[in-house]
Amino acid sequence: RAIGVFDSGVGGLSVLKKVLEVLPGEEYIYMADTFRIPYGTKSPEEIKRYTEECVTYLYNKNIKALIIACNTATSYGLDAVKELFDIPIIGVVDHACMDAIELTKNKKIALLATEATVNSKIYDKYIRAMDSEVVLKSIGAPDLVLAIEESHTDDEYIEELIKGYLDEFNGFEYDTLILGCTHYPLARDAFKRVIKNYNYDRKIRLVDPAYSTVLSLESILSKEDSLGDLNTKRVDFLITGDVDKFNKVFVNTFPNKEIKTTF
Ligand code: DGN
Repeated sequence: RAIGVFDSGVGGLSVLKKVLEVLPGEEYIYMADTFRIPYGTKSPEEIKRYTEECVTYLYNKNIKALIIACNTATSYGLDAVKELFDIPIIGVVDHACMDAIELTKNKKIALLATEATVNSKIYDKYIRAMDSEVVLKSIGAPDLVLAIEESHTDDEYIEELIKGYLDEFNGFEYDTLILGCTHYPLARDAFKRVIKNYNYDRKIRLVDPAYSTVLSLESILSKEDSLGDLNTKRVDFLITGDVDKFNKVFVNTFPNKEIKTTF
């Protein structure tokens, strides 16, 4: 049985990349609800309903586990789908918080995420519960999602947008920046360049929750004794919107054609 990976768009590819590295023996079904993207500007009820619909669809494909590789869907839909389905389902937000708390030295963490994720205050809740001394400042960065969907992952256009959002943190002396939307790590190199050009007087650490999310999936599957050993490197894609547009970002993210795909 395959593992499901769900995002509203191309963002989950940043998680798919890691999961293929860590668990190469599995087959995957990746669902992107690009027809209804962005989720980040929708109401809590809509995000929850979309998440339930997509997860139901994936569940009916007989998946054995699911990663909700979308912070926005995690924020509003994770608890609901965990109640509905009897397979392991993990989100990304708790992992992002754990990683950020481990990395920060000065206990000031900046969060860039969709507006919906910021408004949900889910990051505030997890971080407060994990370390009450940490100060979190959150900024909603909706334009990054649409730019990345349009393949602007590593160019001047995305750098300008990133710079604009980071400017909003000026005066807040954070040392750790959470990429709190799975789209953003696809533009990681651009983030690094912008941060370098700022000449901060301190090191800024970037948090991409993909790796720790995947490690926790590995631990769940190994406890259940259901780790795969297929080595087929196969991913079936279910895309609700424009397949060519999705494929463009996919090819940039996996340039060496090492995985077999169907769309
Ligand atoms: N990639 C999604 C996230 O992590 O929040 C959101 C993208 C969107 O739909 N706005």
